[in-house]
Parts: sequence; structure tokens; C-alpha cells
Amino acid sequence: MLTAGESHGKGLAMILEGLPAGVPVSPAAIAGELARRRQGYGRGGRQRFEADAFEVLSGVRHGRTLGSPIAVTIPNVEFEGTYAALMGVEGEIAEDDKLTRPRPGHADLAGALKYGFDDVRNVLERASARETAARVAAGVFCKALLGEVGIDVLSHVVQIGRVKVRRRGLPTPGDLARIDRSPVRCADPETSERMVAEIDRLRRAKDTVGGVFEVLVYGAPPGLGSHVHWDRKLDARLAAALMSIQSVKGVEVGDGFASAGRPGSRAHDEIVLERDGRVGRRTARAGGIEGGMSTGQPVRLRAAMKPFSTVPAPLATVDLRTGEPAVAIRQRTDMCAVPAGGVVGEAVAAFVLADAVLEKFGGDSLPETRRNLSAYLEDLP
Ligand code: EPS
Repeated sequence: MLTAGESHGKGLAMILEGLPAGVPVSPAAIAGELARRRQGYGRGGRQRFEADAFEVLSGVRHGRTLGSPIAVTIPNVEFEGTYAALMGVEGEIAEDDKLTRPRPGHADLAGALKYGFDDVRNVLERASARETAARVAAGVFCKALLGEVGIDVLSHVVQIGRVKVRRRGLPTPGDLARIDRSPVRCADPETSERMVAEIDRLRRAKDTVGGVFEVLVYGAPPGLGSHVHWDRKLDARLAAALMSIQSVKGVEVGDGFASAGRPGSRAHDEIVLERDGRVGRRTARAGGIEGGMSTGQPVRLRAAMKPFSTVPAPLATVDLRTGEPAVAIRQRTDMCAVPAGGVVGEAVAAFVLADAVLEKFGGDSLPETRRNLSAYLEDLP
């Protein structure tokens, strides 16, 4: 998968390669996932008018993948008119239009230093989470493949600011519609209300807020990923994918950090013989991955998002033009995008899982992939 595009340039482009032929994908599914990414209490003004009027350029014919590269474009509505002059590919940029006061926490300063820019717009346009719309589009195709082999990916928000979900028990794919109806995509209605209040409290305090979303994968067969090399480990690949989402600063697999404080006798999932003769587990602490391979249990991942760095009362910085102390630039931004973060988390996890499924089972067509998977499952104890 490759994405291209700036937040206020002409638009985004995505190319996805390697999917088998015959995977059913409808325009409604793509539109639906892009709309889910725009939702959530605390999103900024952009999401109210952005249309994500995507176009599928290749790789799909009459609703099914062809096995050829899939290309999707998503235009940015504001380019025409508002940003055409500022984001054009020709001409000079006026000195007054340059952004020279980098925001702490954003890519602005490190990017300007690295690429030798005197205008941090050259960095922030590509660093913006607008790019995740392209990854969500890729995720639709990956989820479609996974769905065809019995794997479901969902997410929900478990923390916003100081408000955390306390309830035990994991949501299942049947709960997703209800989760999406919560303004903060929280599975617990009471916590959902407190999360909305937390966002309101920080809005009044002229601040931004982060949080934690959880990604759950149901139906993954045992044996995706491998222990034999560091870069084939499924947990390492999923962690990298989640960490690559803008604003994510922490990733956890299963009980992760909590297991560091437990004795070994209470940190693992004992292997038991089920009544039907199958091999099962007593608990689900590992998050469905051991030795870099899926175990057959649900995969459970969490990602922590920091609050946005464009705060209403701007943070201290240094003006790159004058070299003098200054306050950071104030761009339009979200107050909280943790609910959308979960949707992006689903997409990037689906990409990694689809990759791992195809690595293990191969197949140029969906029936071939399915046959290979069924034969493997039949031979498992
Ligand atoms: C985003 C689009 C951006 C921001 C946000 C995420 O649009 P705009 O800059 O036009 O408002 O709303 O990006 C950031 C918070 C950021 O710091 O870059 C999106 O589509 O997800």
C-alpha cells in the first residue's frame, strides 16, 4: 500500500497491491468507512463539509477485485478556491503566506529542520491526519478479504482524557453498530456520556484531549505471522501499523503493561483440553498472539493517542524567520479524534492481517485462498 496527498492539496491517492481476484467491494462500503472516519464528538470543522467523494480508478470490475493494483483517489473539497493558489504546484509562495512558528508536538519543527524548509506548511500538509482517509480506503478492501475468510475487525474507545471504561468483557462484531451510534464510539452508554462531558470540560478550558482506543480481531486462525524473524512477528507488525497513525504514542498487545507487574503464574493463558476435545485456553491475557503468531483467540490491541498539539491557547515556540521566542501557529484542528482513531486503527490492523493471511495461504483468487485456509484448518488438532 502506498498513499500520497497533502491535507489541502488537490486530494489523496492510494494504491493497494496484492489482493486476490474476486473479493466483493461496493462503493457503499467505501463511502460508509470514510464517513465513519469523519464522525466523533470533538472533531473539527473540516469534517462537517469534507465530502470524501472518492473515485476507484482501477483494480475493481462490477464490484469485485481483479487481482490487479487497486487505485483510489479522494479529492479535498477546499482545494478549489481556498487553497488552489496556496497549494499550487507552480509559482512562488509569498513571504507573508509562510508558516514559521512550529507547533510543539507536531511534525512542524523536525520536518522543517530535516528537509531544509523555511515554511512549515511544507511539512504539516503531509503530516496531517487527513492522510488516514486514504488508509481507511485501503482498509475497506482488506476488511472485505478478511470478511470472506471469517475474520472481523472492530474498534471501540476505552479512554478519553481522565474518563476510562471500567466494565469488563469485550464487545463483539455484533456490537459495532451500537458502538458507532455513540458520539465517542464507546461501547458503554454511561461512560460514553462521561466522555462527552470530558471533551466539553476541556473545550471550556480551551484545551485538547487524547485517549485510548482498542482494536479487536475475531476469527483469525492460529499461525498468522511467525516467530522466525523479527519483522514477521504479527504483534510487531500490528504495533508498527498502529504506531504509524498520527498522534499515537503508545501501543499495547493483550494485557501488555499490566502483565509486567504480575507473577508468571498469573500472566499467561493456560492450555486446556475443551469438552469437544479441542485445545483451548483458560484466559485471554496474551491478546491472541504468542511468539509473534496468532493463537486463534481474539486479537486485542490498544493504542494511546496524545492530545492534539494545536491548542486554542498556543504553546511556546521560536519563530524560524526572526529567531525570537513566539507562540505556535494556530491552525483549524480537532479537539478530540480518538473515535476516528479507532476507525483508522481497524483499517491499519486489517491491512496487516490481510497481508499475513495472504502470506500464509496465498491464492490469486478468493476461492483459492479459501481452499488453502480450509485445508489448513481441517488438519489442526
Ligand atoms: C484531519 C484533517 C485536518 C485536521 C486534522 C485531521 O483538516 P484541517 O487542517 O483542514 O482542519 O482537521 O488534522 C490535525 C489535527 C492535524 O494536526 O493535522 C482529518 O481529516 O483527519
